[in-house]
Parts: sequence; C-alpha cells; structure tokens
Amino acid sequence: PAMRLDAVTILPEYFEPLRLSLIGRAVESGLLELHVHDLREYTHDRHRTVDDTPYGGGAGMVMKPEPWGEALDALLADLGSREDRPVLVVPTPSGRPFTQAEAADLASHPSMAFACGRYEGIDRRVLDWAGGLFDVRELSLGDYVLNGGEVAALAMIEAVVRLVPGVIGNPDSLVEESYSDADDPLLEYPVYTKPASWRGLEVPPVLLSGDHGRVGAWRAERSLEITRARRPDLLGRPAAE
Ligand code: 6GU
Repeated sequence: PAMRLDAVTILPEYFEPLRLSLIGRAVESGLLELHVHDLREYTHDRHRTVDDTPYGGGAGMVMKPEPWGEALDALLADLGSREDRPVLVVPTPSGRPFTQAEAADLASHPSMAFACGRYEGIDRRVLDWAGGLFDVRELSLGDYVLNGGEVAALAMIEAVVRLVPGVIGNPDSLVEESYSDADDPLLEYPVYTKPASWRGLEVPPVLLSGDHGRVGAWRAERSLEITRARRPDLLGRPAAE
C-alpha cells in the first residue's frame, strides 16, 4: 500500500467516514491501509478505565498512561521496521499549527499514526516516553477547542491523504488551490458554472470571453481582493481582530 494510517481512540466509530467517498475508495483499493484501535482494548479492569483525576487538582479528567503505553507498544510491534521512527500525530489545541506544508510532509511518510485524546488530555509522560520511539507531532487545527482529537484527526487525515498519488482523481486540481503554493499563499478566486444567467445574477463576462490572459488577470485580482479582506495576515499585514 502507498500509505498506512493508524488511529488510537476511545471512539473508533468516529473514523467510519474514512470508508466513504474518495478516501473510502482508496482504502478499498489497498492504496491506503486503515487501522483503527480501541484504546479500551488495552485496559485490564472491569470498567475498562482510561481516565483519572489530575495530580495537583483541578477540573476534568486526564487519560491514564498505562493503556496508552500498551496501545503504542502494540502499534510499534505491528508497524515492524517500515520506518525508523514512525510519525505519531497528537491532535491537541495546544499543538503547533497544522498547515498545508505539514500535510505535504506527512504525505511523504509511509505511515502515520494518530493518538486521539479526550478529556483534559493524555498524561504527559506518555508523549515524553513516545518521543524516544516515534516522531511525535502535537498539532492543532486552529484557535478553538474540540471535545477530543478524533474530529481533528479526520480533518488532518483528509488533508494528507488527498496528496497521496492516486487518491484524488485529477492531480491538476491540487496545484491551483489555496495554500498549495507556500511562497504565494492566496485565497481562491470565485468560481462559476452554467447557466450564465441565474435568478437575475450574471457570470462575470470576462469568464465568457475566451481570453485566457484576461481570465488569469481577473482571477489574480479577485484572489488578492478576497485575501486582503479575509486573511490580511497572509499578505504580511496584521490580522483584523
Ligand atoms: Cl487538534 N484537538 C482538539 N481537541 N481541539 C482542537 C484541535 C485539536 N484543533 C483545534 N481545536
């Protein structure tokens, strides 16, 4: 297979959407190998306990280290020697930003695993220990809080996997999109299709002109205008609060 994906989670059902659509087809065809592991399979008590109260006090619960240790031991054994230090992504709002460049880098690895925490997070010693065996990357989707790493992992997986050759039908559609050119990150220009007139709204006439030069110039202007309005930070200007 071109790429192996592993996810460790207490909510394996969250990863079912990866069996749909383009990514689902890649999994079915063997282009992607998907392994979802239930963290509770690595507990040994009757209640399959994965969390406990935080040392030092405070609100919420912390994920216990022992099930994580055993789950990651089993993962390493299963990965064998396909990579010297396999990538372990830990989705967390306190991570560094997940970007298109990060997605492209991840897509260049033969495997990647996701450690999805819930509650207030995973006991720090798990990630400190794992750092010796994995290339641990704590990554955040943005400045907002999700209930757990699963939904973030899904977004990251989709961003990575669509860059794997063969997963997307038309590779041309990858090169023009927002953020794909790291030196010139602009937001996309607006797009239109038939009919040329719809509910009294017209397609910009330049797009019907057949003049590729003028079309290109118009699109570049729109990209710049939209980027200035929505993401001035991408143009080196302070972001509007
Ligand atoms: Cl990666 N995880 C969680 N739990 N919340 C987030 C996030 C990640 N990125 C933004 N919010």
